[in-house]
Amino acid sequence: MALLEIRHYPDPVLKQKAQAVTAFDDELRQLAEDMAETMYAAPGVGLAAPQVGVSQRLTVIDCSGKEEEAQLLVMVNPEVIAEEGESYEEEGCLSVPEYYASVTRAAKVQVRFQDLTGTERIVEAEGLAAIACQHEIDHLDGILFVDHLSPLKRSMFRKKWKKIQEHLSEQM
Ligand code: K1U
Ligand code: ZN
Repeated sequence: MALLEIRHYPDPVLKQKAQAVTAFDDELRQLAEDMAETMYAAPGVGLAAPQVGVSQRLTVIDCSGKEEEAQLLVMVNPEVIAEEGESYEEEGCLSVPEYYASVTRAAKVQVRFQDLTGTERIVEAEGLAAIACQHEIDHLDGILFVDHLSPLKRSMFRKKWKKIQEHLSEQM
C-alpha cells in the first residue's frame, strides 16, 4: 500500500480525457488500493485516477460517515446512464485545496461501471454519493468543479487561487 501524490490545478493531467481501462489485472487492483488509501488519508469522499497522475477511467468513492462502517465503491469505466432532479451544494476538490463553491448537479444518478474483475454493475446514488459520482466522472473527462462556475465566479476563483497557492507554498 502507498500514499500517492495528489496533483493540483493547473496540472495538465487534470484537463485530459482519461483512457478507458481494458486490463483488469494486479496493476489495476494495486492502483485502486493505493487510491483508496490516499482518499482516506486526505481525507476525501472520492478520488479519480487523473488526480494521482494516471489518465485512466478509475475512481474510488466512500461516502460513509466517520461513525459508520467503510463502504468503498471502486468504479472502472463509470458512466451516468440516468439522472433525476437538481441539487445545488457546496463542493471542494482535493486537486483545488482550500477553495469551495456551490455547483448545480443532478440530485439522483444511476451509474453503470465495471468492478475490478471487469463485471458490469449499476449503482443508484443520491445526496452526497450522487454529487461524488458526478464530481469523479467529471475528473475522468478532464472537468473540474470550477469549470461549472459562471464566468464571473471563475475569474474570482482564478484571483483567489493565486493567493491560495502563495499560502500553500508558505506551508511547504
Ligand atoms: O475528487 C475529489 O477531489 C474529492 C472530493 C470529491 C467530492 C465529493 C462530493 C462533494 C464534493 C467533493 C472530496 O472528497 S472533497 C472533501 C470532502 O468533500 C469531504 C471530506 C471529508 C468528509 C466529507 C466531505
Ligand atoms: Zn475533485
